[in-house]
Amino acid sequence: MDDLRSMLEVLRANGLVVDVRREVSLDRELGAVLHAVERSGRTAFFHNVKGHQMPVVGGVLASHAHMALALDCERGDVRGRLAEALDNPIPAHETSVAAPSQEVAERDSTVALTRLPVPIHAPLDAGPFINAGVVIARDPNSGFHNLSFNRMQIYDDRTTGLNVNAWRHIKEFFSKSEARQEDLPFCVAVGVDPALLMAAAFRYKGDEYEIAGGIRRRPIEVVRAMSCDVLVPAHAELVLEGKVLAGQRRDEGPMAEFTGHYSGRGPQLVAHISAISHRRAPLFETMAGASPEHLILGNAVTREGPLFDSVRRMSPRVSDVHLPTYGSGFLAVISMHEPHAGEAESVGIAALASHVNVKAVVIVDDDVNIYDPSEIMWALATRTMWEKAPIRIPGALGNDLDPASDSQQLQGKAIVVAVLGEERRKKFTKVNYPDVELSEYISVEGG
Ligand SMILES: Cc1cc2nc3c(=O)[nH]c(=O)nc-3n(C[C@H](O)[C@H](O)[C@H](O)COP(=O)(O)O)c2cc1C
Ligand SMILES: [Mn+2]
Repeated sequence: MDDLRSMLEVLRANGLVVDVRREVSLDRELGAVLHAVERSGRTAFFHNVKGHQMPVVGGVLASHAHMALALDCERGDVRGRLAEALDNPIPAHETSVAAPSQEVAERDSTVALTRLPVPIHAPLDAGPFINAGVVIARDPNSGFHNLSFNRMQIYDDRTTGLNVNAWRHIKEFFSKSEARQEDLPFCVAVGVDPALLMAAAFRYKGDEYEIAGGIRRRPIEVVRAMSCDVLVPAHAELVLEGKVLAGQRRDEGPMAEFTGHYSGRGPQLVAHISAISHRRAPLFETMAGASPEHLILGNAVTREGPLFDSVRRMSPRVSDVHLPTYGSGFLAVISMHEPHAGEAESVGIAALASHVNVKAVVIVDDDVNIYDPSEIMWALATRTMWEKAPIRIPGALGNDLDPASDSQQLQGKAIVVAVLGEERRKKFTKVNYPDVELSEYISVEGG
């Protein structure tokens, strides 16, 4: 697998692609359909986008099952594979042959962002946003490439916003350029090998193509951009080239955020796009804000590993951890095998310590499937001693976008222990019926 197309083939072979052939409008209709497809655990392929030739693909990493297919591993091995990639980075390889991502070139006056099928995803989004683009910029000091997600609101054919939080690497690079009153050259790869999507989610000290290479277990093929000194993926569907403009800010947003609420509107960086290269018949990849894919990339990919390490240091009886997409990264669910008295509570503390965003921790026995929300609710309903739960920590630091945080970013944190414990374990056994293949029991004649 080295591109979006090969990923789509794998997803298709596993029955995970929904082909939407009916015409859809980019104006909030495609986003609604994509949301419904993702909620069904699948990827959407829009063949017929109103006013456009280019198909649109969304929800490429819509679930942990998609992640496992992208990594060619079992679902339970995803966390280990990503940890292995970080420990074994592999530098990119600059290809000397013609790159598919540069089959067709458009420059200056032929560049027209409004000709790209960029959706207005959620009902209250301020406009069309490029969300699934991997933003590529170089550290002016080290020359290392940084990969990140920065949503880009389309303002006109050659102008976009670039949403950059205060602590981002690209913010550091831009601040250095802006201090010299210089623009920052950058590129955006749209429609890429999902290894690049995963790599873009990480914060890493070196060249971030190395993480993508580590994930893929071989070098990522890159090629020099047409108009600037930036290496771009050779197998992208489409690459935008341009500059982040020194001295310019423009109001951007709102857009659907990972908290499941809309972001505000405020001044953000502005970019000028001066060239676009693409394949002969490119696919446009998109990602809806507040979607499962947004949450998986933002939370699961980068945070389930550190969460697991943190709680496992506290107890060897931790079986598994999960940051479910429906918890916006604020909820951690942990399963344990026969925890000793007080051990689940300690594990809860370790989970809260793994990332500032973790706010609520639920600990269950490992006869509970932590990937099934109804099983977690069942454990909460039947096993929690509510006279002792939740254990609360008032006034700790949380995420500033969390509606539960106050103006100083303070919020309460809570640990809920929903395990049977040593005494009750002797008395109560979970009812488990064996799995059957139902089709083998339903005759064709009988219906
Ligand atoms: C789908 C998705 C969208 C994101 N959108 C933005 C964004 O608009 N602005 C931003 O500053 N960070 C955004 N992020 C977070 C960063 O891209 C991400 O954490 C990345 O690792 C930042 O890289 P850096 O810390 O190496 O600069 C987004 C993350 C994901 C997964
Ligand atoms: Mn970085």
